[in-house]
Amino acid sequence: DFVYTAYHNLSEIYSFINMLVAENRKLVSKIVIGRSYKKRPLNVLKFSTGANRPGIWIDTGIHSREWVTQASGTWFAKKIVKDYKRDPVLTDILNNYDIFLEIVTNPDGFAFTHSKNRMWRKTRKPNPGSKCVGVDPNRNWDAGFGGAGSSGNPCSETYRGPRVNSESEVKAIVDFVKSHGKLKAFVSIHSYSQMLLYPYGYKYTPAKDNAELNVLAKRTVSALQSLYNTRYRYGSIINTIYQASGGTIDWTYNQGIKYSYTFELRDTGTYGFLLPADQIVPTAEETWLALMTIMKHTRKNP
Ligand code: 0X9
Ligand code: ZN
Repeated sequence: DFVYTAYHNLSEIYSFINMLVAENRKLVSKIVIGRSYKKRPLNVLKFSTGANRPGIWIDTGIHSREWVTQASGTWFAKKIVKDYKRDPVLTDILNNYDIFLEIVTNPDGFAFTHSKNRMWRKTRKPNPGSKCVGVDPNRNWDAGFGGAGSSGNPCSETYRGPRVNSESEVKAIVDFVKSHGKLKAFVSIHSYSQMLLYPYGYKYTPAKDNAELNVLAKRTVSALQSLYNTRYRYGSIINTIYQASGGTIDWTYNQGIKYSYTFELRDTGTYGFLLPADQIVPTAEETWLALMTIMKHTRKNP
């Protein structure tokens, strides 16, 4: 049985995904949306109880060193199969929406954090003409690409890449979002800082839905806090964390996915990316309350 109180490597998480599908065929399937630079599958879990439903997307681990996010992703997957037909609110959501969950969004980086460098953040694609490897997959999207809050230097941790969607890990999600055509919420999960963020990151102009996104963020962080009193800040990316261009949720928001949010999970810097494993389950539990708040709101206000 899978242990949620420890961190797992890539092959363990891929086995977990296959087991979860094998044990819950009526609810869960695995979609391979593409391949990483090193040809690893980009696996997405699809939780679905009917055809042609609108969708809710959740990704974890686009930055490979943010280990509590992939660990929380496995916990969310198990929580969904346990709660379907038991928790009436989740059951209602799943009777009307599909949920898509990409747990290891940057598998090459994640493998590298286990084998060579625990603090690796970017992809693992070589940069021609540079000795530095990798692109920041949260600067590679077509939303203010190349602007302030990203770097043109391949050796930077925020290197945007040679062009929009140059990273296959990003392009796979872009193609999926466009071909699906009716995602209603998109939640991209990072760590650390304890923040709930919404567009924009590349510009100061408030999002058209700023007021609604702000009210929902306030309710969402209060649901999160209700469990273990973990305090979150919330607001637009540029006003709350810093300017960041070419980010995931700015692109998804501009595609028309109104409920586009980014989480920065625990903690605020005591352990940072090296969050002790005994905090995995509490982090996942409190974050689940937050996700349920966003999904419930999406269900009621599509
Ligand atoms: O800098 C980032 O990419 C994010 N922080 S992290 O420490 N996880 O790297 C914040 C970026 C805000 N999100 C988006 N621009 N989508
Ligand atoms: Zn991150």
